[in-house]
Amino acid sequence: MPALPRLILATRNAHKTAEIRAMIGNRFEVLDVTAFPECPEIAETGITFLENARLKAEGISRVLEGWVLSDDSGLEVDALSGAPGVWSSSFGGEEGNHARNNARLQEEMTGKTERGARFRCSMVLARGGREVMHFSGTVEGRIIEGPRGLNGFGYDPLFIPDGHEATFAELDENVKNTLSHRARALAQVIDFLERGA
Ligand code: ITT
Repeated sequence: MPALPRLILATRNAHKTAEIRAMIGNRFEVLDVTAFPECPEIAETGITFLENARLKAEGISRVLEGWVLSDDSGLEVDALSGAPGVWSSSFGGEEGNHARNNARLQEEMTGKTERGARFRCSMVLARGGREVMHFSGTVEGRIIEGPRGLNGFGYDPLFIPDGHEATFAELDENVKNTLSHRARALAQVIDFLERGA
């Protein structure tokens, strides 16, 4: 059987890798940058998801061969004027500390009646240091008052997607992977790659 083509994810977030790997199935061999110690840390200096996704994909594809895919994502909350947005991973004061991020979100939402929010995801496919194509996905929903559920990661315990009564952390991971912002962006990536980009 021929070897699967390789897709390298420009991420160090193991949860993103696990979700993307599950959604890609056996179409590609999916690795992330934790498998390549020579990869630089990419500073996320952009002010949009797309800018940061581009920085990560182009930066990693300068040092690794083949297709590189990045994911920059986050939560936009209407009552907080779109915060935490591109700063989602450090909202609680410490990069990647999901418990603190959720505690701050809960605190800021106390007493708010407007509960609308969405997750956004920008993905960039790059090769040889250059963007080849970008993609995006969004899922609308609402923020609940207290966390529920153990699946997923990040803000999942506080977010109920439209059309459901369970949070992303209560829904089966396969369900999240059919309707999430990441799933919607990735479906376009897969389509693009399968058309023989
Ligand atoms: P990389 O930059 O290495 O990919 P990161 O976690 O720092 O990893 P981002 O800068 O894109 O990635 O920040 C994403 C943050 O947005 C993440 O830490 C969560 O707080 C939130 N987030 C994104 N997707 C999410 C999801 O599916 N469920 C819950 N929270 C999510």
